[in-house]
Amino acid sequence: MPAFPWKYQLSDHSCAIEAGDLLNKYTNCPGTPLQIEAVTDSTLRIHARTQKSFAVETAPSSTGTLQLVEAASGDSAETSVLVLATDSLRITIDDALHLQISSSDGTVLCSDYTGPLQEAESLTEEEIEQMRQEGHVVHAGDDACRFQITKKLFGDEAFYGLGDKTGFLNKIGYDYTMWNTDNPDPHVENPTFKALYKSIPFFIALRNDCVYGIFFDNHFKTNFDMGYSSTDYYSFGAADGELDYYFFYGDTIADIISQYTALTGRCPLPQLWTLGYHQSRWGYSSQQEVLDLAQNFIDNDLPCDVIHMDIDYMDNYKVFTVDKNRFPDLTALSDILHQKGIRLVTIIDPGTKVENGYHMYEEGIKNNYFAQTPDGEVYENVVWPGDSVFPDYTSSIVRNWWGSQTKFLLDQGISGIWNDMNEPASFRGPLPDDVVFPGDDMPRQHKEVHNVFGHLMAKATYEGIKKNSGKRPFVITRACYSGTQKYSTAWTGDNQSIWAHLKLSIPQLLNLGMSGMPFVGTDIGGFGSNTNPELLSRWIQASCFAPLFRNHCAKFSRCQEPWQFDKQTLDIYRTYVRLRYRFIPYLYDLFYEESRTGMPIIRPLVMHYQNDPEVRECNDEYLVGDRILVAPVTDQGVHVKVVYLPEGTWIDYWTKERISGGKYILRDAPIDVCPIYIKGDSIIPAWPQLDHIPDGGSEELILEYYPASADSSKYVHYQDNGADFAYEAGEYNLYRFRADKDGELSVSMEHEGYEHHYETLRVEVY
Ligand code: MIG
Repeated sequence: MPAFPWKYQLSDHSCAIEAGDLLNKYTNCPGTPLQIEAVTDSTLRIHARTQKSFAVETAPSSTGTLQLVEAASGDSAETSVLVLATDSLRITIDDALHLQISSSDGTVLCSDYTGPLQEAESLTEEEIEQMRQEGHVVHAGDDACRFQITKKLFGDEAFYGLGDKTGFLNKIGYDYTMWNTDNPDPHVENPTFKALYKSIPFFIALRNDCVYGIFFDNHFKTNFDMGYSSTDYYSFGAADGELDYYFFYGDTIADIISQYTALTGRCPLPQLWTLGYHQSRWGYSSQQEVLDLAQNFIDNDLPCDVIHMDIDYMDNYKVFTVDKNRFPDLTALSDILHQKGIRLVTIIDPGTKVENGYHMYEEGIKNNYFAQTPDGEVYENVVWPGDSVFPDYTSSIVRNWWGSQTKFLLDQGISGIWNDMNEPASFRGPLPDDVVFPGDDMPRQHKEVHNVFGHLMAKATYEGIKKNSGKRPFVITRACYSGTQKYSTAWTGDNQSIWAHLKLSIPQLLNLGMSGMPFVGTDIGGFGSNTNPELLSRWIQASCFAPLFRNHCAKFSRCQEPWQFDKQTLDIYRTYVRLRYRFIPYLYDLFYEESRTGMPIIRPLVMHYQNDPEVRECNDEYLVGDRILVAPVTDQGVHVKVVYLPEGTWIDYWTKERISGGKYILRDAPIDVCPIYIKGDSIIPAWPQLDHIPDGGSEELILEYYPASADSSKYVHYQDNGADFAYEAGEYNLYRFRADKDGELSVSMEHEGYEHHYETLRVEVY
């Protein structure tokens, strides 16, 4: 019997393997044994980690049971194997440390690849230089991985997740880099766009008969080659750091998301008003301009709950200051707006201006709060304020300090904070890899901190707002890492007013949702370049259910508030903003569900029709929860839409026509129509027409009921004060509604803890 080339030790929940050099190459963590841990019976953790994770803040306590099935394999075996099992998984490890994971019925789910690897394309220095001179972006050797895990492709995989990456819903055949990046060029699916603002190293692999997920918890620069280099394998690897990845197994995509978010956290319930319409523009630069803007919404009969103030409100771009010439009385401004039902959100960048006498700079310098050069000097780069320094958010003391600054804005009536430039972006070249973040446990270099910089800034902001306001914090961030969903919403950064970006917004938001980030949106109308009436009309339709619902654009582009064009554009815009407001109670119910299960608000069809091969690659439709299907037009000049309806009865929202699914239909979609379908037998809670989201929600709740084959339908609805954390102490109501075809409604309370109830409840049968 061949002897094991390594030693193993098994305990109830884990198996530790010591294999010397073999292991060091594999884990990049010399001297530390490889652990195979049964976090649960369906979540495995494979790691040699010694350092703390910023995504999984409390190391998971393993509850799964790991049993030894077989050690070595008898006399005839050429290689030795170790076979371990949980209740639902079987793990086979060979003497070269290749892992194979099967379900307990024997289906091989995921297997390390053992064949030869493709050589990377190599160019000579001279060739690279020539190409760069002509302006080409040439990636040469900068994605090198120090260690890498390579898995076999069985040929039936579709990959989802990976955060905000460009391209289609299914990531098969592409390679991506996780390195938070602010690149203003138009983000296209072209392989030159390997990295965007967010690094969420988690993906879901859907195969014909099974589904699993992998989360590679490493925030150095990582690479995900999803079958780009070869159709035989895919791989993930890191420039440095330690091996630590989780394997999730379940019956459905939802099971995988739920396990991933059980580890990295879920987006807590938001304040109700955050689900309304947000208007922004880089360039609103005086108190009067903001007041006029608000008045325009009122005059044009348009709902609006939030106005965002970009960098021009600050004094010389100094964070936590206000330009007194342009905004002489911010408190008065927010009071006036508040009376009109509108709130203010202000932008905050991490780059802190170098200026003697400026409190943020002086306090930070005095206390060593900023990142340093390797020689221990304060590190400076250039951002909006000119010479700037970068807070060390890896330190809890610095995070507390930063968070406490939010009081300055909250005291002036500001309702939320928008974190920008936190990749971190910098104007005088990127931060060098060896910039030091002293931290409070150990110093770390920029190459390790980069991908969590924005994440930790969001955490600081969230905790500061929570402490200073007692409300559910509203934070928006551009840069993220796994787990940012606990602290912040996110937008997809600087898109452009081009049709390609309207199209991209759908798979991008859906993949973010499947990556555990549910509260996301794109800049409606497009940020850079100039929008036009048709594009804006299609964009508001496509985004009507986007969890974060904000129109934003750049200073140097044409204005794109809804009234900037013709009456038709304004009318279309109003229709879809009003439709959004009608369904806010449904969206809020989905947030309640999400906060408990991690399920995204908007979902790709494949999440609910996993066995329907037709929806694996559906890039231009989405579901809101499980019962509204939206099929927006995303091409210029197109006025019919090919809509795929999965199995079941679907009711055209506009005509109420009943259609049986499992087929493609052609739907007329003139410029004012976004095809929307309701799943038969659904109840959907709705509000009467409201111009703003009232504190505590509407007094009236309408239940839209769409009977199809059943005699009655049920729906569970959540209600609370929509503002603070009282719900955690039980101050909420859960209604169980039952409606029948005559519009008869019965209500029972599943939980009753919030004193406020609806004045009117009524059913509308469609
Ligand atoms: O370098 O604050 O993505 O939304 O309007 C540009 C100005 C800085 C980038 C953000 C954008 C914002 C802009 N910011």
